[in-house]
Parts: sequence; C-alpha cells; structure tokens
Amino acid sequence: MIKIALGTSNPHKLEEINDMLAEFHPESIEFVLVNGDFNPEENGKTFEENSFIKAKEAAKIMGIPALADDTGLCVEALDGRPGIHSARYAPDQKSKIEKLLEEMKDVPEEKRQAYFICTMTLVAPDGQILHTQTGRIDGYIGTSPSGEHGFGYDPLFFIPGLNKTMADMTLKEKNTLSHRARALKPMIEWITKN
Ligand code: ITT
Repeated sequence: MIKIALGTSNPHKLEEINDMLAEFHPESIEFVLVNGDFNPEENGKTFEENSFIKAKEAAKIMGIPALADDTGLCVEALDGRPGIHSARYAPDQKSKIEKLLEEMKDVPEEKRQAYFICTMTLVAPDGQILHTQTGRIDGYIGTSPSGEHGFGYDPLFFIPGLNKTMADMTLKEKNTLSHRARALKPMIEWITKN
C-alpha cells in the first residue's frame, strides 16, 4: 500500500477525486489530505508549474509522495483567459460567473468555444517529479448559468452534443468525462504499474 498526499485546499476537487478513487478502486493506493492549512503561492507560469508547486509543498509537509492538480478554463474569444488565473479571476464563484458573462456578452454563439484543462503532477518525497498527466474537455460558454452541481465555472460550461452544462451533471456523470477524470485515470494507472 502506497500513501500519497493530496495537495489541495479545494473541498470540491477533493470530493470529485475521492469519488473517482472509489470508482477505480486502486487497492494499492491510499490518498491522505495534507495536515493543516494548505495554501502555497501558485506563482508558476503554466498549469504544470503550479501543479508541481502544490505537489512539492504537500510532499514537503507530509514527507511522502504527493499529487496535486492545477486546473483552468481557457476561453478562445478571450485569448485563453482566465487560464492559469482561473482561481484569481474574481473573488468568489458568483462573481466569476458574472464577470465571464459580462466579458462574453457580445460574443456570438459560434465563437464561444472553451476548454477545461487539468494538469496533475506526482512528486517523490524529495520533490522530484515522478509523473505528469493532463486531461482536457472541450465545450462552449453559455449565455446564462445552468445547474446546481459541480463548482467554479461548471454552470457556464456546456458540453457539445449533451446540451447541458457540467453543473447540470451529477458528480458521477461529471466524473465520466471531466478534465480531472481524464488526468486522474491514467495517473492512477501509471502509479499502479510503477
Ligand atoms: P487548489 O489549488 O487548492 O487545489 P483551487 O481552487 O485554487 O484549489 P485551481 O487553482 O486548480 O484550484 O483552480 C482554479 C479555479 O478554476 C478554481 O478556483 C475554480 O474556480 C476553477 N475550477 C477548477 N476546477 C474546476 C472544475 O472541475 N470545474 C469548474 N471550475 C473549476
């Protein structure tokens, strides 16, 4: 059994990851949360760098291997923003949605493409990178929020073909196709094999 620390302070991420782990049931891995407050400065220039900063800090605190993800919403009409600044785009979930809708108010339906990207980094106890995995899902930004599930930008993120937002999906549905699932699944496979 390997113990791996999860470097996050976001309870929604944790809930999703725990649900996926229960689904994939990797018997040889046990994930534990970092003790105490976890808030390293995410001053990297890429999703890879920020996920590494969080994983390295978690490994340092816990003295065991650690995994962290850095996620962002990249909107084509906004040249990829908010991107790596997705957490700092606005102070809370409601104002993030309002600001994004305001910035997108003149963007026509056919130009509202966006994607979620999630990069996960696994580090050794000494902070050395062991493995990195990225997952992405493409969609488009709606003109009003929809759905009560999920978190962050989910209520504005429509999945093509399904005509529903990520927040219209239950946790289990989101976990079948999300950016986070597309990074976590191969990451777990890698850990299990190595
Ligand atoms: P940690 O760094 O402690 O893990 P965080 O919330 O700061 O938590 P990120 O920097 O990875 O996490 O995420 C940036 C923001 O992107 C986050 O605050 C949410 O608003 C949004 N976000 C992340 N994952 C999301 C998801 O699955 N669905 C919708 N929005 C998401």
